Amino acid sequence: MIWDRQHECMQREEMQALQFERLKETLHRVYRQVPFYRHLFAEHGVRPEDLRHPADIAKFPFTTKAALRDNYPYGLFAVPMKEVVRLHASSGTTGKPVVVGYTRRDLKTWAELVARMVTQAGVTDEDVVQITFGYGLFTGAFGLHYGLERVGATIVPSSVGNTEKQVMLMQDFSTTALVGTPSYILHLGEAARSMGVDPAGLKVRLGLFGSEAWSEQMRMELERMWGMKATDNYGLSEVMGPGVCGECGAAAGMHISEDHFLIEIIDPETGQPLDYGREGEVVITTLTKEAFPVVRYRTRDISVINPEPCPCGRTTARLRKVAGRTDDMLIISGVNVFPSQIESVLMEIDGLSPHYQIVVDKKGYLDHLEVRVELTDEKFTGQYRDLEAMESSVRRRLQRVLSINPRVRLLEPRSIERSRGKAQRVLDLRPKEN
Ligand code: DLL
Repeated sequence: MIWDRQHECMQREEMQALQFERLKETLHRVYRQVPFYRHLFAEHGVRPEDLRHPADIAKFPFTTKAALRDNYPYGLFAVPMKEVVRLHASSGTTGKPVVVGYTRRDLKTWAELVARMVTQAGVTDEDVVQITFGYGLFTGAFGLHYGLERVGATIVPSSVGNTEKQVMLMQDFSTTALVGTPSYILHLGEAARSMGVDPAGLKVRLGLFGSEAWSEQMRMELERMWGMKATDNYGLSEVMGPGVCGECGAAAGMHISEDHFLIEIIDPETGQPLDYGREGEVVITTLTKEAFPVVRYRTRDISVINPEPCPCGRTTARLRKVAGRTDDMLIISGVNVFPSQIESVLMEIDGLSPHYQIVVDKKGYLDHLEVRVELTDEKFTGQYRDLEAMESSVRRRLQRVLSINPRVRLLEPRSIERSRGKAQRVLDLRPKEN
């Protein structure tokens, strides 16, 4: 089913014209209402009237996370506080978070876009959907909640944690769909098994996962474990939360709600826009947000846009699965390494579990990369000789892909701490350079 056929199946020219109109309005509005943008535009010598053609967006400056933080908490709001009916905040781990606000209309739009997104993933009003994101300042739980409610699904707001109870609820309530981070759902499956419950034997048929990067191999692992179809969706608090884009049944890229977001891909080094099909940093401009509009926000996420129509009938462009962030890229003795590359290699190896950690350290002048990964129960014999042979085989496979020689440590099953929200897989112990 298609939730909003008018917008999801619009002719591309018509969509581009709608985006252009909304973009003009947005630029005028932020210029009028938000002093930060007025000054930023002035510093770059541009005014909203300079947008005469869609490509003119490249003349406008980027907004960065630092600018959002500097204006903590309400500096970038474009409406008076009495019109703001909800606040959320980004999940920053250090310093002040980024605070985002929503008007009543923003909340309505958000629910509508999440309804589109969950419908394209395959949710209907017959589903019982368990939301395992933490309810709170994080946008994940409330964002999914109101969109699912709009579709008419039965929501189980179990929130995060209390893993055994989650499994019990799934059994007793006949949960058919799960919402959460892929890493937490993996943990839930493992917990179910340790309680003697086979996750694949439950009623769960669909997963709606996002909020962290996860590989295709992880998708296969989750699908095998739960006997479900696992779908990806992407969003970020700064531009709304979940619902910016999500996969349809074809699982070949995430459909972007282009009538509400203008997504550009830029070269992260030069800032120049890149053509469709080229990989780079995702930059987002909101086209309809009232309380917290953003112009050319640099997400640091890396992806590619595919504008081709999809077999599902939707015409909206698709964002490829987000492989990682420009700031997760590790530079190990001059070589660029993405955690997602390591995950892909590990998950192709029989006998390794999907639980791993990447530790980077400096010894003298040299960077050291250590990959710690748990063995599966079947593979864990406790025999030193078996471990040694397996470690060197994992190391060789990583070396072929990464072009550096990492240390590999195989661990006992269940020895790495499980995440409840977004997984923290990289531990960079190198002294920070100033
Ligand atoms: O994670 C919003 C969200 C909630 C999206 C639930 C999907 C589902 P933040 O906490 O602000 O918001 O984190 C946003 O998380 O810039 C990406 O780096 C990462 N991220 C989000 N979804 C995906 C995804 C929410 N599907 C940051 N794949 C983003 C890869 C993702 N990374």
